[in-house]
Amino acid sequence: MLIKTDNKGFTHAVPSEITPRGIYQQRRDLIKLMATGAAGAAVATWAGREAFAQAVAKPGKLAALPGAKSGAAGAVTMEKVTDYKDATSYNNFYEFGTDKADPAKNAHTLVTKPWTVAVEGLVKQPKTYAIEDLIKLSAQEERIYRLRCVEGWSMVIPWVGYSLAELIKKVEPLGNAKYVEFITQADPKTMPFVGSRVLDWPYVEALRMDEAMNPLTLLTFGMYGEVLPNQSGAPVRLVVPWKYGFKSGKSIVKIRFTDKEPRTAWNKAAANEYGFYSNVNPSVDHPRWSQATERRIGEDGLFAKKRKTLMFNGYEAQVGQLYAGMDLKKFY
Ligand SMILES: Nc1nc2c(c(=O)[nH]1)N[C@H]1C(S)=C(S)[C@@H](COP(=O)(O)O)O[C@H]1N2
Ligand SMILES: [Mo]
Repeated sequence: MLIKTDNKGFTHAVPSEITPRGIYQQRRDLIKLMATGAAGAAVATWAGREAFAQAVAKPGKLAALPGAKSGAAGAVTMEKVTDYKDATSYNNFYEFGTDKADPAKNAHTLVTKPWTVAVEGLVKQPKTYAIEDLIKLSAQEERIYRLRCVEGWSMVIPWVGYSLAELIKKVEPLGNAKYVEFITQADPKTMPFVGSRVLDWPYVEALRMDEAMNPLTLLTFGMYGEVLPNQSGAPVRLVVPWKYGFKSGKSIVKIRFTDKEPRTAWNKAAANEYGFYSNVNPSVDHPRWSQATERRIGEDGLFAKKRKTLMFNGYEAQVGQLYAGMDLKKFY
């Protein structure tokens, strides 16, 4: 650290040398990663690693939607960003089929214009937003988050959006609003598997109010500097990076504030397997498989040694306090 002595004889760290909180947190995250071996072979310098994680090439396929690099703690990981091609060709979006390749193949039929998102329920300012207005409601930020699917794979994606909290503050929830429900599009004409009996459509997800207000919860309109491709949940989805991927509902059409814990799509399908909370937790197994390890899409081959899954997907410092005193085996 550079030290400067001013004319009053005090010594200061040069401002640019003071570690901002976000960076400090990233370092702690990396140290934790290294301790678990999850950081893999990447041992470049800090500066190098940061530049690496931030240098996200725009795929140049869809309309640009750049976001200012976010200073939010936890918004950057030091890991390699998943290739756009991998992130957009291995997906879960059951409205377009249950195979990982189906959404990329089939989601071209999704109609994303016009699109509205209705905010309703226990709020002072209910409103139906045109997607164009919702995008403009707050400044777009780019945040590099891990997404960990309950099935044991993960990706690292530069998402573009803003904290859901920004919208929540605008619509002013009433005092009795305890949960936020996310209802997604279910149109059998444009979504070929809506009508199949795998899930009870529409796909619904929900968060407790404090989870929804946590700055990490991202209302997401883009990825890799462009608007979301259909298979990734265009034109608006949620990203809740400390929870299993299925909590991040795609192609949202309604956001409803409620006083009761909503039933969610996967919870309705198999309550003993998919709880309301679904926080990433390596020590709470799925009834049919371990959750202790994961495979990074595009990097870890089928026979590669699996990576250790991190508590709250590595975001424990940011969200651990939300669950203080809760038995996470009971509230899985
Ligand atoms: N509407 C809807 N949203 C959804 C799903 C879905 O089937 N339908 N799948 C979920 C699951 S299981 C995961 S892992 C993530 C995957 O997001 P990705 O395909 O962008 O990686 O989306 C989630 N959101
Ligand atoms: Mo998932």
